[in-house]
Amino acid sequence: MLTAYTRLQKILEQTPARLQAFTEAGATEKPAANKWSKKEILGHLIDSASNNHQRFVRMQIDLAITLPKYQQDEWVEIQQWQQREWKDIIELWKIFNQHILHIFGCIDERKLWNTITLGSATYTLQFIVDDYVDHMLHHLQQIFKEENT
Ligand code: NI
Repeated sequence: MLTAYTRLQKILEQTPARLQAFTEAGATEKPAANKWSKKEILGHLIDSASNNHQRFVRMQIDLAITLPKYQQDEWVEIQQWQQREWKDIIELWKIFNQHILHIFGCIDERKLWNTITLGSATYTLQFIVDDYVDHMLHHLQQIFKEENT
């Protein structure tokens, strides 16, 4: 079993209720003009799910692939996450990640050394899987950081 599987499973058990505790106004508020709101951060995590879903599947079909990196700021800006309801963003994030958890459970471990080249760097599937969960935790911490202040 991948460590990433149990880490993501725990996140999916614990996080949706905590996200739902924020109000629509609280989720939409931008801490500064150039900073993402909670809606935009969770939207960014959906963009991460969508881009990494491609990697998780394609890297099990071919030994070595190349894909473009995604321009994260442009992805967030173009999709105007601020106009979506908070509960719908949470639901999409949750459902998409439940499917990614399922994929993690099905990964053929012999394929974990298959590689992807993104820009000038090359990574294994094992790295991409672990990094996906690290990146998610980083942004969830950002969402919850002012919770107790
Ligand atoms: Ni990020």
